[in-house]
Amino acid sequence: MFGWGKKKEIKETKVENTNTPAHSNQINEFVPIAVFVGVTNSENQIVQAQKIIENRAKSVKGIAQITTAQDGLGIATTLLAKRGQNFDAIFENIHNAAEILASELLLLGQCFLVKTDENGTAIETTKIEAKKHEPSKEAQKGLFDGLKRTSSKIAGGIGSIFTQAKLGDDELDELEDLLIMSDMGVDVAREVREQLSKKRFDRGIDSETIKEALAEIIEEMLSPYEKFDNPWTNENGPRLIMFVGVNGSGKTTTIGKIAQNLVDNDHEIMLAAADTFRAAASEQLLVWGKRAGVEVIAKESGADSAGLAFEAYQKAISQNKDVLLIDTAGRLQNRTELMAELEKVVRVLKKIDESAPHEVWLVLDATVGQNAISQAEAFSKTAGVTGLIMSKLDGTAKGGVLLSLTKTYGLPIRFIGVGEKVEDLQPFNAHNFARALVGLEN
Ligand SMILES: Nc1nc2c(ncn2[C@@H]2O[C@H](COP(=O)(O)OP(=O)(O)OP(=O)(O)O)[C@@H](O)[C@H]2O)c(=O)[nH]1
Ligand SMILES: [Mg+2]
Repeated sequence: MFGWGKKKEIKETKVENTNTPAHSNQINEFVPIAVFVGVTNSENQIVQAQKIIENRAKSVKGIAQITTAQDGLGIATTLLAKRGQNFDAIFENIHNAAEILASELLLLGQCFLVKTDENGTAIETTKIEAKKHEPSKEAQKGLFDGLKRTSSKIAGGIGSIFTQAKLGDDELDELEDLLIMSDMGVDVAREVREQLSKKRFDRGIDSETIKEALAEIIEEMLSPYEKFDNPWTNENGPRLIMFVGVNGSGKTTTIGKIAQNLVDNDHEIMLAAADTFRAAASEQLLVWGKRAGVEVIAKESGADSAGLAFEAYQKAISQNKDVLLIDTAGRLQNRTELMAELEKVVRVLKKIDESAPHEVWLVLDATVGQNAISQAEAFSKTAGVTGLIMSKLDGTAKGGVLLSLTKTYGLPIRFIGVGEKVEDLQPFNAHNFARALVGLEN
């Protein structure tokens, strides 16, 4: 899971000087500081750590040495190749690196900032403790309440299926039907059923133990789609994030909520109202922009949306913004001419930076259930969707659609929306979502 980035959330504690060799021979030039990350030797976790570090290497200009606690060997020496301009910059950036790594590698182990001498011997070690980006209690409550419609259906159903402490074919059949009704999709429902049938229930079977088991299964299915990175930074220039989706799916509202959260976390951002179809569309975004205190680039309705996006991007670059959020007009996935227009927006942005847009987030309205699947397909083809946002999970009993969607498209889920207020948009967290979905409070 990722958070809102930037704002300092790191607590540091000095620990005793150690003589741990930091294996810094490969960073002779800039030896004094190294980030030393202890991870377990689980293959999977190391691979994950490597990925995070490689991603980071682009935005972190300093030099970090990442080693496992066990053998002291580098797990991601690629980062060593990246060099900062001068010592101060390195110090700052390493700190940055440590912060970022600490918050993201917390799951993997401990994170230390190790100061070394020229020989690579550690002279001072600082333990970095990152706050995990756990949603606040209120946010979790909000998620639980937001998913009430789906969860009460599932939880209620479970309650009436498991009246006897028995998990036989009849009960499994009924449960599978229940999951299909929550729009989990036939395949996923069958998979859940199979996994449940293999579980051992040492403490007996009742609706609570079944819910716990279901939450575990669902969490495991969804956790690959919880993204372990920070989407708010870019190597050069602003991070450009474009929002696409069908009419009324929640794009503008989602941008407004994200904008407010980014501003609250010290990001410099700009918004672009590239939905030039309706005058009301720009106005809606202008209201959110005003509330968050950020500039919104907008034009009269009927203006060329690709042109507007292009201008906004140039402006965001010249003003050194961190993030540019681009709103686009809603379009049905089967309207070819409108989909072509979206392609044009992407093409035009690429004239400025070949890698733009850096993210394309498809906003899906959860109440449409399985139709979300064909939307994901069409928008992926046209606009190269990199992540999903599911809005309006509070207004439907079909929250299970997230499972069939991820299974079919394998795209990460960035956020979920469980209401209209700013705090109702939450970074996706598989654990909390799975529990709330089956009606278990955290
Ligand atoms: N209950 C609830 N309502 C939401 C959520 N997200 C958006 N909405 C509402 O859904 C409606 C449509 O949202 P917009 O943000 O205007 O949708 P859009 O995708 O920008 O729509 P177009 O620009 O017309 O394509 C608004 O009334 C929002 O307040 C959510 O998570 N929960
Ligand atoms: Mg809109």
